[in-house]
Amino acid sequence: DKLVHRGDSSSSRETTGDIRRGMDCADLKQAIIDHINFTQARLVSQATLNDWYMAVAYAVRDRMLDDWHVSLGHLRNRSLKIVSYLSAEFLMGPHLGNNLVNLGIVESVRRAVAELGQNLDDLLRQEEEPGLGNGGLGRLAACYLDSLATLRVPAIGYGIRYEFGIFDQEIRDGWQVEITDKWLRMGNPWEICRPDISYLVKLGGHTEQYSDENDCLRVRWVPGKVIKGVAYDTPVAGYCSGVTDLLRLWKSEAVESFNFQAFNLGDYYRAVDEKVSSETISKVLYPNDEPQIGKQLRLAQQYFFVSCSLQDMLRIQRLRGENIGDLAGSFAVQLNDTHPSIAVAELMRLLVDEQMMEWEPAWEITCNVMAYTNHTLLPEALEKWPLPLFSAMLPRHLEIIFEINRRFLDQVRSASPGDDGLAARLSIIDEGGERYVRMAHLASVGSHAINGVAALHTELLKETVLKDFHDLYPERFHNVTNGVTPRRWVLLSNPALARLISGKIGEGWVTRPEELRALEKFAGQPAFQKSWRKVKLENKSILAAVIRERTGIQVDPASLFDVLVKRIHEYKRQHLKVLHIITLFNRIKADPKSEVRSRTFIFGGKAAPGYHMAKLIIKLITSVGEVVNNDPDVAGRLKVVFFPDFNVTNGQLVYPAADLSEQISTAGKEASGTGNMKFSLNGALTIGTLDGANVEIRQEVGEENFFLFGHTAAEVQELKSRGYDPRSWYEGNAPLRAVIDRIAAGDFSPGDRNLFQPLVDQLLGHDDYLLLADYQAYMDCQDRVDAAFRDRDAWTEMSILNVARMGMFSSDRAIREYCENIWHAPPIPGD
Ligand code: B1H
Repeated sequence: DKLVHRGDSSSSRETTGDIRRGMDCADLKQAIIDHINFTQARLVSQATLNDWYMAVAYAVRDRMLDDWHVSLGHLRNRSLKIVSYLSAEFLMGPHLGNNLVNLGIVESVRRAVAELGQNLDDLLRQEEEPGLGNGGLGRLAACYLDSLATLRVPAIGYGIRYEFGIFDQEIRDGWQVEITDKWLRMGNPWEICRPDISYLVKLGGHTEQYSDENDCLRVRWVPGKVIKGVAYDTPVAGYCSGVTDLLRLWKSEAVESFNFQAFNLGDYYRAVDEKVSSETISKVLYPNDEPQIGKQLRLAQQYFFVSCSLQDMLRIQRLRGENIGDLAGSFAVQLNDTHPSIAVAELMRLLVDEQMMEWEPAWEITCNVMAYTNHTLLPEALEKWPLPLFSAMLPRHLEIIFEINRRFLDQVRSASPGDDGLAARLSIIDEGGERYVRMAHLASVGSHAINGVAALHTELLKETVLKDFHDLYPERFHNVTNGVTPRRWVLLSNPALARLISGKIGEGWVTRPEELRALEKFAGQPAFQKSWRKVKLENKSILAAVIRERTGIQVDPASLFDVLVKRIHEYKRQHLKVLHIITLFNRIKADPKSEVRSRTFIFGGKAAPGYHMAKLIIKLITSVGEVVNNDPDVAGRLKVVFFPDFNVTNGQLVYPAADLSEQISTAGKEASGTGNMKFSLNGALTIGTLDGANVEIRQEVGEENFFLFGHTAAEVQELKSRGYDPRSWYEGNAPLRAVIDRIAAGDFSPGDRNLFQPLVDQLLGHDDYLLLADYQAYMDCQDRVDAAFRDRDAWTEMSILNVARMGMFSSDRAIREYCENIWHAPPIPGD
């Protein structure tokens, strides 16, 4: 019977019907038309562009299912460990293009679509990206899922199915305006709702003690409210690996029976209220990258997705026919920053209160299962929850945390008797004033491994934020330098470069990027350099056209494309770049004939809606652009562009078109950065400080191929401890003074001359991020960039060498390190 599951004739494995697996052009065309007709319920003649996109997406998804079923089957294979990546954010980016690349069917689908009278690129542009993340942290989780599937490691990414992701950014009158991201408006063909996979999550209420049948004292949590989490599954295909892993996101819903109580009392509105408040939990992503906001709903979100995920793991453990006591043999749970760190207390609660386990074995399991990644040292980003807020929502967890802390501090005190300062510093509870739960401490106490995300960051972590933990548990600490997937970030976003590279050295580099080294021997070859430049110029022309369309600004693809794209933050120093632009502007105004090389400055990035200084920096960029772009003396030599709504989709357009990558954070502040890697992999040269992964990128590509400037992290510390005085740097530097004075005088804000005063006051009064101290070094370095760009061949050679030596920044390398050193998770044996 063709309509029910059919055994593949060659094996006994259960598969889907093979009419939906065909990869040749005729099969694909039929599949697409069927989805237009039967899924979209449209006649082909009536189909909209979106119908075509949806139909192609469904046809591609159908072709992922066989591998997916096999991979999901491996979740029950007791000899395989499952990596459970817990993250409040997964910034996946558009799925269609990536799935075509990873399944190896770009060209066949392109042809099928063309034969149906459509253009694949138009359809790709139709997809609204799932923006379920803020920036680097969420995008890292997405790159890691790609690598896990590519390396054939069984994995589940657990997170939240936000109804609204990161806001869409519009620029009006030079200011950022936030627009709600209604990404589900047209439906999401990639997800599969699993109403049968759902869990109850308790909130609020109180706890009670009771005696169990063995007369043991136990605790029961009587919640004030119960909500339900429903699984939404998205397949994540590896690159030509045959493995398709799982992204499982939880949507919050009301529990039906609860509605009925109110309903039966005749209170229909209260019944509906319940639905609204329950659904609020997964409604929207908090758009605050780094600084924590301490909102109750945010804690509810964290607990909600962690509880669903852990309950799901316990269900899978039972499906595997294994004991809950052997959980650590089946799962490695990675905590992506402290956002899911309530998992430590929740797993203890599930084991002790619900599985009736004793404390000690439960604690051993918890520590063996959990591992924690730290992503930031910024004090304002370290999560801590006021005790009253915490206990109101999670009363049982607070008791458990107190017990964890009591046992932990007993150990600390017996190891270092008399050192009360040490115990206070290590305590999970911050008792200095208002009391807080310190989530990084909870994560560190409850994990067998703790890691930073770049070599420098891990060292600073061990010396500062987690120093006492490092002294106590040095063996727990690891470094795993971040990486990015070369599939999305080169193959998909820069197909011309990928073709050029593969034409020279074959395609192995996509999974073995150390093979890129073979490009070194062509780096000086004129013909290869010429093709290399041609690719870059084409990418720049494509970006120039989009810039024209979105901002009205005309830029010259022959000029140096100098790009700074990332979230807007004072520590990332977008305004240092502005000081550079104004410096060049001043040189021209002082002498219109002075030689200033042609440059296009491209900025992009979102500001947290409540971060006023960041929003003012956007306004400064656009205002300086207004003046510079239209100044007759500048005569088009400098163009300043703020590219609106920087996201994954736009990143795919921007990275391949950059000549110069700006990585100019104050040393010691950027944990790693991953944009730095995407640029360099696409042939941009970097101007940067010794911060985050810049340090290692420079080491790999060679210092002669990297533009370094600025104070080191140690020098920054030293400057600050001596009492940093920004005003003296201002007064001692005439060009810098001229730049700041121009901003302060209102030259870029004619309607409101005081508009940028808060920015000027910050720089002259505090300058927390040492812009003024790094200003001159940055200008000098930029002059070296100009000189280098003048020598086209030498620049091209450096560009090629950058790409050739970036292999270690593949997320595959990072995932291999996690698998070997932290998770002890082997791949699924080969086909
Ligand atoms: C990073 C965050 C972050 N570090 C809180 N910390 C958030 C913190 O919504 N929140 O509350 C969201 C994000 N994000 C970034 O992680 C670092 O700044 C980058 O340097 C690093 O490359 C990236 C990935 O490790």
